[in-house]
Amino acid sequence: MKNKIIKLLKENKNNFISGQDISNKLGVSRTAIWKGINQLKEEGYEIESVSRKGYKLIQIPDILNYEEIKEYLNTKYIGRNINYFETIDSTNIKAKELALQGEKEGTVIISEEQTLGKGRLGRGWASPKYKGIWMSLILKPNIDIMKAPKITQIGAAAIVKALREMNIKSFVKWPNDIVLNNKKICGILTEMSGELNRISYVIMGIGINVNINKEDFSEEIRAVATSLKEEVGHKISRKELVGKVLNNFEYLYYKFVNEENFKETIDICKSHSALIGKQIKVINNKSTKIAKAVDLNDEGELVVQYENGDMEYLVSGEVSTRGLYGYVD
Ligand code: BTX
Repeated sequence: MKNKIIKLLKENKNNFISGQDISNKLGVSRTAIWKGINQLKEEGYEIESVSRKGYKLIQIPDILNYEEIKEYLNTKYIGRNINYFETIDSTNIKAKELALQGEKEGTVIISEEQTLGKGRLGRGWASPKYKGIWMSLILKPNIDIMKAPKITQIGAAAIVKALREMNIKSFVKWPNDIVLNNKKICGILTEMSGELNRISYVIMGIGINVNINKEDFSEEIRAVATSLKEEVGHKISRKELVGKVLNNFEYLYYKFVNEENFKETIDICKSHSALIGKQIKVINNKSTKIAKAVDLNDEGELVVQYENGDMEYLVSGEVSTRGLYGYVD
């Protein structure tokens, strides 16, 4: 109901619309309208109510519910169902819960803050309120389980492409970070559940530092992290960015799942690579070796060459890589 009310108020922005008119148009009682208006006010919509005149929308809050995001969306199914929270432990945890209950592909969980945001390998992810994009996509691709890691790269490609559309050139630090001026502005956490050769679901969690101030980060995180606002010098529209990320993601994901076309994703990741041509450290649980990142092949594997000339093809998840200079993971 409140979504229908806000739609009407937006159509009449700057004008009053009477409670009776709303009630006639939506076919519900004036009490129901009154309740809806109160809910909207609680969410941060500034609505003026004047007796005998009705309601007028004064200001739209900077929030990431479906109503606000949908004007930027041109997807068929990704993000058409958004579960919106003001606060949550982790959107990935919620997404998993919902996926297990049979939630359909394309559903997105977004929260204004996370109290237990998750990074990889048990690490944390700082997710301050109203300042970033903290969201998880529920995916149920009918693909070979071995191909699942490619979804992280589709996510990364969608993000750098979306930022490009907003005139920001960022780089993919293979496999799951996006960096700007050598500091992390975004991390992707892809989690999967399946058995033998069947994927039951993939959760792709995306965290983007949008309007975070330097001081909002702890000292430790500040050393490796930054935000779009800090780098470009002004606030960025979170809803527009969510819309653009989901639009680009659906396009690339559809190609991958339905046409086995992964090339566009790789081309984007390659042309926005933070690693190719650079010296990196390849770290796995046994050793740390210096190598040169040479290429990203058609499978999305990072091709590296060690100092002794040996080549290796790294699959995401196998190892982690660190830039030698400036940026430390
Ligand atoms: P990661 O393990 O590569 O990065 C985690 C590391 O990054 C931390 O140990 C810390 O040093 C640093 N860090 C923590 N918070 C931030 C931040 N806001 N910006 C930059 N660096 C940070 C990357 O893991 C994957 C992160 C995914 C986050 C999303 S948010 C929505 C979804 N829900 C959820 O719980 N996680 C994902």
